[in-house]
Amino acid sequence: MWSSRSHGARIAILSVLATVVILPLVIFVLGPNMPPGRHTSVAKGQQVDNTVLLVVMTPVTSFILVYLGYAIAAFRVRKGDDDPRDGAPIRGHMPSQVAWLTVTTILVLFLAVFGSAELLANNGSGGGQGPKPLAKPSGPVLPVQVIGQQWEFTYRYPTFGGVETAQLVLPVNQEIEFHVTSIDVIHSFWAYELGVKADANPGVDNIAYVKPSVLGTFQIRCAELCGLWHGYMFDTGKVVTASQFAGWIKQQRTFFAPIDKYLPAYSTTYSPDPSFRAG
Ligand SMILES: [Cu+2]
Repeated sequence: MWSSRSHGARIAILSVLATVVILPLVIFVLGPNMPPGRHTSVAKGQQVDNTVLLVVMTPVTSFILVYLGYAIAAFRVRKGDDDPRDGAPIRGHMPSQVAWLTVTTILVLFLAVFGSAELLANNGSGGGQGPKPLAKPSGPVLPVQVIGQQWEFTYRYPTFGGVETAQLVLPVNQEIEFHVTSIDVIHSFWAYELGVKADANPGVDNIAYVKPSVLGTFQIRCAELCGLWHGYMFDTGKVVTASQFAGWIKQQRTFFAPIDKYLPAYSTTYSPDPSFRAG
């Protein structure tokens, strides 16, 4: 029979070995495939954060699985043992208690500090920061308003006459300042590949930043149950070149010009008209 000390040492060695084998796979194979990809500044930041969480999880999970496997293999009832008994109860074990408290405290504090630093470094990491963002990008921004409503999102471009469009088109390599709001119930603007997810609440101007760096399409979904057709509240957005964007926005302004007079003036929030849609 092994002493409890050698059981502990074997579990520790096997846990370290498992970590050493799995960690490079996590960093170099799983990490680059973690959501939400690398299409924007904040998406890249989120992928790094997801990888760091996995790296922290790896030794913890390795230890738990090794411990489980070891316990099943080493402490099972063997054939011929017709009088299996538990070991003596353990009351207080200073090394385990100190190790448990030290490791969990370090992990929790590290993640709290790392998470806060990442939020600031990535301009809020694609989440809404409310009307007064703490973390702002330094360069010029293109404001784009996202208006949630049952059951679609529409978009207004305040620097282009406040034109309201049904499609979200963004220029590449340009810092975007989303102003997310709603004119009826609560919604959530989730643009997966952009790494943006911000609450769309009535009466609230929720600001989120993102800088798209890859041309192409991205998915948009409402991520807050908002009524009967919530499941159909999805759309496809586009990231295009600066000149394509200039052409597109010009075309939208011409196209919507005849109905401009029916639009309320651009505002950070809108109060629904009780006699009108969504009132
Ligand atoms: Cu919705």
